[in-house]
Amino acid sequence: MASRLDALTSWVTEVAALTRPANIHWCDGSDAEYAALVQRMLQSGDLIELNQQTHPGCYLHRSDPADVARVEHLTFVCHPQREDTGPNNHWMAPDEAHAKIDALFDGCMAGRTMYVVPYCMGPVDSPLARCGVEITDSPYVVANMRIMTRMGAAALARIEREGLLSNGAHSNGTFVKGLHSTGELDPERRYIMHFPDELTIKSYGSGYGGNALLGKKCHALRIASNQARSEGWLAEHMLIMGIDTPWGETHYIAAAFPSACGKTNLSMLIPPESYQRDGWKVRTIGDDICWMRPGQDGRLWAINPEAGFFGVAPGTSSNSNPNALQTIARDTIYTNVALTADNQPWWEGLPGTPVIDWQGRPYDPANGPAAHPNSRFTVSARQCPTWSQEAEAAQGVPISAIVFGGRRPSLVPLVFEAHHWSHGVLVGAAMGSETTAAATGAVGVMRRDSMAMKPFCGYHYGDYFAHWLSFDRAGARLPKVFHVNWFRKGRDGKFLWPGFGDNLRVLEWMIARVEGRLDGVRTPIGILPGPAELKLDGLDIERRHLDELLAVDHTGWQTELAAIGEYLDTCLPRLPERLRKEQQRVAEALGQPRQADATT
Ligand code: SAT
Ligand code: MN
Repeated sequence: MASRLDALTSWVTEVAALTRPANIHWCDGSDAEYAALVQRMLQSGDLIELNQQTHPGCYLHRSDPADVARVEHLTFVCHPQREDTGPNNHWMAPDEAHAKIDALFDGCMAGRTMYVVPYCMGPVDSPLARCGVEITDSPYVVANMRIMTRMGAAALARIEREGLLSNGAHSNGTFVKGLHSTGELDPERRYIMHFPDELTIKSYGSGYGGNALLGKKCHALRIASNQARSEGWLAEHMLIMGIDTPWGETHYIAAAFPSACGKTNLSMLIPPESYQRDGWKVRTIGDDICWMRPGQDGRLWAINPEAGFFGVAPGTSSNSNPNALQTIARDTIYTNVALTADNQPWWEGLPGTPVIDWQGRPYDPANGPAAHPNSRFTVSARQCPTWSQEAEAAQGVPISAIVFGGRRPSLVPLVFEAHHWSHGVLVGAAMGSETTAAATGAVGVMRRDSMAMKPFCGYHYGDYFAHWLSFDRAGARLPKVFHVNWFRKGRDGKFLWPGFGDNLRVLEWMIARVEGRLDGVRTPIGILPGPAELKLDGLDIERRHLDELLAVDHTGWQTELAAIGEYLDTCLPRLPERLRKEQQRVAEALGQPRQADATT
């Protein structure tokens, strides 16, 4: 009989011949293996031990200062046909891309250990889950993959099972092959390449999260979005949260926001006190990625393919997210944060004083923030006080509502509901947000980021919108679609909405809409909360601010719809006609007299 795991072993042999490592280590995912990796990295300086009294099991990793974020301009999606990649991605012909990056991999692991990291995205027994193997020469990547995925023996066993055809012969396997090397961290010699047709990822020259933890954005979004399209499901950049109501229902919500716009905070929100007293509870399923597919009952059922959080540290505080702070008090890898005098991790927003900055220099405000704005923590989701056992459910959780949102300082109201599914797809497609430090480049520039997938959708956005529209079919019981904007600012430049725990007030309105208990107010852009439909007791907010948050500025929206129309044109000729019609429908409705305005 052919040897075990044919496709995998021959690929590992091939990669070893190319990269020429000193050793090969097959990861089993055990505690002992993790402990040994940590020891090794402490010796090499890849990790620095943090204060073990205050932060047991916590370590700091400092990146190369030129390697601290995703590099979208060096990220390629290599479909055989350029058109399939779309205006939303960079493209290179697969042959050219392989040749270019293989030349960099040639001999790059000499003298180093090559780790073979089998992993499963999603609960190992879930039919919605998918496996991959990452080969890397970075022990930091291995340690992070162990936290972020189901890594090791169980994943390998599933890969073996799936590689066996029912007649006992071996297939080529269905796992995603990811090859990664930190290389020499030269930004000029850095590529993140995706080959969806070959279920292959190659990443060279970066050790940073989204570029190097290949299970995350590379597999679970760019490759998986292609698989999802051909198999009839969705791979999305969404958190998943459960909300227990006082009347005994649990509603699951999936919400898409661009990187560093508060997905982690929302997914582990702490209800305002009065809500807690009434019995509201939040459960965390995931904070970044959601895979969902229609179940037999017509609803969308979702899993979080990840097992951990790779969260943004700055802004995480006892005000904004006490649950996250509690989660990361132990067994956490910190990346690019600052240090206090007694060796505790520190970032802007925390009490205490930084003494050493993220680059290891004595802290000097003249050098900028003490912690890098995109500094991160990696931690097992199970450590979160609000973590839900349902995150392990093989069938996933049923989704009641899909929420889109971004950083929009003006125009976009606090919340509105799409009129129906195709309008919801338009709302998602039209999403815009100010850019953040999660990717290299200017920060605070408004860009369209459809479904928060601009950097992550692994095929043409026009085809992607058509795929979204295709879920509206006989027998479907689709979630309601909403848009939120926690980031609306007043004339004084201050946020109008308090955000964080108080966002539950908005979620409660959505749940009431889902359950058919509130009417809302129909406007051309969507359905907004009617007067008194948002519960505001215990909240200190000025009436005029609330009015501003819930007003529809017709003239502003007419301009916005024209801009959305121009943006949709970038997807021609693959823009679905139905989406164009939706945009025209809303634009025309806005052209009508102003009595449809929502005023509260
Ligand atoms: O860098 S990651 O992609 O892992 C995090 C993010 O940008 O969302
Ligand atoms: Mn993300």
